[in-house]
Amino acid sequence: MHMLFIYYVTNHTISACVPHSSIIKPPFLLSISNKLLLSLFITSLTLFYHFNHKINQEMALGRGSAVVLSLSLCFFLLHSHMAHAATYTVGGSNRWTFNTVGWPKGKRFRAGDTLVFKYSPAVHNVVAVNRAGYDGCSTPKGSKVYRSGNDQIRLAKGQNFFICNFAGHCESGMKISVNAV
Ligand SMILES: [Cu+2]
Repeated sequence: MHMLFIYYVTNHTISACVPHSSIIKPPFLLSISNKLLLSLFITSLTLFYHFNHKINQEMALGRGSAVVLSLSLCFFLLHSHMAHAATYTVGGSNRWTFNTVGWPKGKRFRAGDTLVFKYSPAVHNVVAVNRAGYDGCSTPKGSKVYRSGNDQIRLAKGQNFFICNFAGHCESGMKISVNAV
């Protein structure tokens, strides 16, 4: 009985906490937002707990631990979801090209997020530079050069600078400065 209940709790907690987990989320719940589902779930658990507490204190203890278990699981899942690193295509639909300099504006990046630079390697590249390289459109000695046309670069904590070092491109706004917190 208790095992069944814990199974139920676990399944529903995961459904409520993990977005798009359609595998374990019953189809009739798919249209309900996860936040709403989560609050409904917690409310019903609380009611369930109080109801059972009145009838059978011993059983209620078991359910109490199930509630605690589900809540801990929920916070863990929510936390791991929020901590999950994001992936950005630099320049959006324009991809990595001239005048991309303003693309990072208004976006919030985190250390560990991935920037994907998409471009034709015949006409562009990506060079990870320092602030001086970014400001002066120069390539400091030892700078890492990417030239695959589909470069995935993980952001380090702090300021990250990238330019295209084909002649004149950086000067035409083919450069970005990204702050990762
Ligand atoms: Cu270029």
